[in-house]
Amino acid sequence: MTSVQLASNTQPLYSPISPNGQLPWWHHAIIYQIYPRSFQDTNGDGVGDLRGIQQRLPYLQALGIDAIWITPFYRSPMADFGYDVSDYCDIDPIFGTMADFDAMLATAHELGIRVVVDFVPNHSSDQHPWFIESRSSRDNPKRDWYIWRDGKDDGQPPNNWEAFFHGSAWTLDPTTDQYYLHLFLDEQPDLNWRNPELAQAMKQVLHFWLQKGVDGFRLDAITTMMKAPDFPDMPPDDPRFQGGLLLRLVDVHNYPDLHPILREFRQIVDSYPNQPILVGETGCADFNELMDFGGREALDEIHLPMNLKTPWFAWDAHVLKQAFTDYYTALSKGAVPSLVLGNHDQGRLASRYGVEHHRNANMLLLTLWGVPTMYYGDELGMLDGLILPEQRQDPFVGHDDYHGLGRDPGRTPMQWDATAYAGFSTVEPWLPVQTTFLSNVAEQEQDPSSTLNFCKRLIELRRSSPALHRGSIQFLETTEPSLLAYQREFEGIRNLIIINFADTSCTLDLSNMTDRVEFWLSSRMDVPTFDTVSSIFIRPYESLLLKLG
Ligand code: TEU
Ligand code: CA
Repeated sequence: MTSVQLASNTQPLYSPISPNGQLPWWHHAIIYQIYPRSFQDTNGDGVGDLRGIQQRLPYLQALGIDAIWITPFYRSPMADFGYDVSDYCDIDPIFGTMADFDAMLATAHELGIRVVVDFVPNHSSDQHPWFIESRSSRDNPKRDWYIWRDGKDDGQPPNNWEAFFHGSAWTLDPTTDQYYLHLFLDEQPDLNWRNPELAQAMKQVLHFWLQKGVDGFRLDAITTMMKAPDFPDMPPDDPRFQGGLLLRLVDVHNYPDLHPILREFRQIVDSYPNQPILVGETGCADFNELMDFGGREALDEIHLPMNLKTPWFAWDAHVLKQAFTDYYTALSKGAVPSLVLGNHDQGRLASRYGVEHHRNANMLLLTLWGVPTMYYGDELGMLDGLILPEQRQDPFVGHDDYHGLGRDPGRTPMQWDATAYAGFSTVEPWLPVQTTFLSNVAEQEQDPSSTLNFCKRLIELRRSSPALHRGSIQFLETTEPSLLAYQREFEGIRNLIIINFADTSCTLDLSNMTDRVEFWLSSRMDVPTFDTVSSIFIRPYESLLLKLG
């Protein structure tokens, strides 16, 4: 067996800026994403609700996360399962009442869990009273709250923009014989943020939730909020059409006057004493562009522009090392990285990377430098569910529909126990409980070597080791290409993480890095013994967390 050398020839990619100071809470937080329809049903209608979230908060406290981000629970006709909002300041009855929200928030805060809510500023529902007014006549006072244009002379849509969710981004409304713009579904008309009254009304929504005490917002589809005001056609032979959605929609993505609005959002949250944060759904062309959404050097826009590029990278040691090196290198000084591997749009780690890799994906997510966002169920290694055509709910048939099944497979109910419907509900849920590799919280809590206990231990170690939650990061050179190794360091305390991407084992020689190794955690959840620092044995698909020195 070959002995693999590990060496730190490179400089750390990041060194703590204020090594001794206390960091704002979100610099070292772990965010846990809840898709409320699928977390816990308490009233037996097969759909998760706010009381369900409240009931399961102790589970999340025991898991050790700092904040939850709940995707939309606002009043909605549910054309896009809540991302089509018809009242930004009310709770949809399917999720409960405002009293349920207040109670959930209060319990979360009692348990030391912060609550980040979704904010959907790009579009409302077509059932929002604003849109009903806007579409009623060309001279309605709210006409300009949405984006209306005449068709071309031949009756065709005003330009050739396509919606993210298929077809033209324009729909003709017969009442007034004009087209309205919708970058997503027909039922999701885009709001016109260049209308000051609309902008004011939407900013009031932020105040409404902040006054309730929420700890921040995840800004949905935020990069497309401002469109080129002349609505130019995109020439079909333009190279921008190639290479993915955002590039095709170059005239609606990261348009310059988005940034003054983001700065205003930032000032709004900064005016509340509980340090609420802005997390952005910030698709980007590259990591340099991603810095725009944080406000570049000024850091006065979104606190955490989400890095949504990494979920699309192959599970490969070299690819990921390069990707995170590029990301960390591109970061504005003082910016905090966002770590995302999956969410409600992209499906589950265990399915995308493979069951044998899912613990390592959690290892990566929770030990890299930055703020991890965990997606509910990934701490169990849940798989994408099998959705039969007649069970399909998601209206999305977009260009990046990676398995041709829409986004339902990654949205199936949380698996709590082995009872019918996995303890999620007492009736057939809105999406089926996935049946392959069925595993659940109750079972995994009993099993000392489960993925859940692995994640719990990992989070515990991360919280207690400043090297892991705020230390520098340095990717290491290895002589074995299927290993990813990096070191985190804070005030002389060093943690080493090694992830084996291959089905072969090898022996690591750390002698030129340290003369002493303390074992902290293996993805196998056993305790390997190492004779010397030059004989650290790593097994197929194993990841190790060690302390050096
Ligand atoms: O997603 C915006 C977005 O860019 C999606 O089109 C994404 O590319 C797609 O879901 C495929 O991965 C946000 C929300 O996350 C999504 O759930 C909503 O459907 C969408 O906005 C519209 O509000
Ligand atoms: Ca319910």
